[in-house]
Amino acid sequence: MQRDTVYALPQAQLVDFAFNESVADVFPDMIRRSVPGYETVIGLLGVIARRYAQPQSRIYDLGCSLGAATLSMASQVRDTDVHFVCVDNSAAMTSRCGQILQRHLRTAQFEVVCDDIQAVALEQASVVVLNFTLQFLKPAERLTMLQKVYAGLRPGGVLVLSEKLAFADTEEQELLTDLHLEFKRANGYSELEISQKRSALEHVLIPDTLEQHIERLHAAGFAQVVQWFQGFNFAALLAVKA
Ligand code: GEK
Repeated sequence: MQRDTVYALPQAQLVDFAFNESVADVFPDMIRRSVPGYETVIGLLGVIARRYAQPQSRIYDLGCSLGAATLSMASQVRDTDVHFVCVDNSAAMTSRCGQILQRHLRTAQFEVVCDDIQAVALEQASVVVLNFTLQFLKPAERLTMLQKVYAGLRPGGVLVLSEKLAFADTEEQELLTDLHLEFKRANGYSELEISQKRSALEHVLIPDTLEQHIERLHAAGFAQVVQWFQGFNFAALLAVKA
């Protein structure tokens, strides 16, 4: 695994964070050292897919990056006629994702699409995964995206939504932000790396509160919404279509 040094040296000009070639090269290391509980969430996504995958349905991995969620789900889903659709709008990610999935899955079992998740048609879905992706959409576009997911799901299908959280309570926000910073330091990121990455993400990753997520998922039509994971300021929800 290549080590993430994207923000190790002082940047002359800090530009907004982008999922480009240099990020894609180090992505597994970057996300593991930046998102508390990432590996646990990936593993448990497989268990959720095992429970909810329906025969002859599709599983969508939206904002798939290098396909970690798909690999976990594919290792657990028992129906052989389930088709995986992996979507990401970063060509650096999808080209690498295609190569990785090819090594582990049958060609007929999956497709990798380089497009905006908002532009892709969703149909016959039993499981849809937005694993740390919705947070990169403009806040005003998030409800429409969830409505589209809901419409593309079969009855009994589920959405798994993992996100970085914001907190309405100032003290809670400070405490969990602080613990997240300690997590990054504990994983070997320097103060320079932490602060440069934070500035680069400022306008790109806009977190909602847990309450906003739950309310929005209900507004999109989901009958049941359950939080099943939290690691500091990162959480994962399961939303079930009745
Ligand atoms: C994992 N799910 O390893 N359309 C398509 N892709 C997008 C869009 C969009 N509008 N916006 C962002 N992305 C993965 C991790 S990373 C999370 C997901 C993170 C893509 C973007 O290119 C990137 O690959 C991914 O969403 C977010 O389980 O880096 O914090």
